Amino acid sequence: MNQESNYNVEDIELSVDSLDVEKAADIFEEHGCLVVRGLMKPYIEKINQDMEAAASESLALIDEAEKIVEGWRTPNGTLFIPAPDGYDRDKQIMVLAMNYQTSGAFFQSAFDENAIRIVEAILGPNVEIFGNGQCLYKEPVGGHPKHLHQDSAYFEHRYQGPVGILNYVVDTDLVNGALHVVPGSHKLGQLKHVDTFSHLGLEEDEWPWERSLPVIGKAGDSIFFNVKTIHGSKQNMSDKPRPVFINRYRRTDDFVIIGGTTAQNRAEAEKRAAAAEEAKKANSDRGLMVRGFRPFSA
Ligand SMILES: O=C(O)CCC(=O)C(=O)O
Repeated sequence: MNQESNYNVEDIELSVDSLDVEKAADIFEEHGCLVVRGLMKPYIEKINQDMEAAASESLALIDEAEKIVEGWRTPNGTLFIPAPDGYDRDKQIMVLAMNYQTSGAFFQSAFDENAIRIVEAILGPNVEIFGNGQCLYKEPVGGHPKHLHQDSAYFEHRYQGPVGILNYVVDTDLVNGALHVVPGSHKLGQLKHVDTFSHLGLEEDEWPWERSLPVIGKAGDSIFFNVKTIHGSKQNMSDKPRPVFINRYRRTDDFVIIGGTTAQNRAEAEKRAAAAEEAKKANSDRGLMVRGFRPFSA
């Protein structure tokens, strides 16, 4: 199958300067994605500095990296994967060790009032943070692609699942690795993923890049997506790094039912899922509240 995306970015975008929260939630519900121009601008300079500090720290620790199933991990927690041809080392950065524990600006961005107003309009009144913040870093000249995928392949939820907000830290275009989204794909349900160079991804024959819509943007632009919305990004072919950071939120009663990072460990989690659902519900980690109240549940 080789269809082209029928959408334009104008169908899914708004500006923070004239923010209409209800319209934002309507776009998100219909398309499973939403672009808000300029949303994260106040945090970008500081987050960029912190990400560069985390990248330098991680490269200095590269000789101490330990092999793990997804690649290698340095002692500070950065995930490396194999480097592209032509690099003077065998590993490249993928997920930077930067989160709400290591960067004040990143933590503050997770509580941004405009972002939370939109998330509340999408998820309802009781909202918690899901995860600890995630920073992806594509190194220059060939930095990793992230194949089209649904985040629910990694963390499928019982209910609506998390809303992710991916934020550009530098101006991002077709050369340095714009995020591509497939509007409407959140209605397709959970799709089968396979192992790719950048972990779980969709079969490329069925989901070529032509089926997706690239989002070109400025530093501070934000892309919201449903946990089942197909998205990904190509290699960074520029001569500078391409950093992004992601904040995620979910309803306070939601929880992971199936998690995985490879086709094999996800298949094993699927088998355990039915029996484990109740236990996971009881034990699942609860995030910090950004809206509403969490009543006691015995
Ligand atoms: O780095 C990117 O552009 C994509 C990241 C992504 O798709 C993810 O972490 O789910």
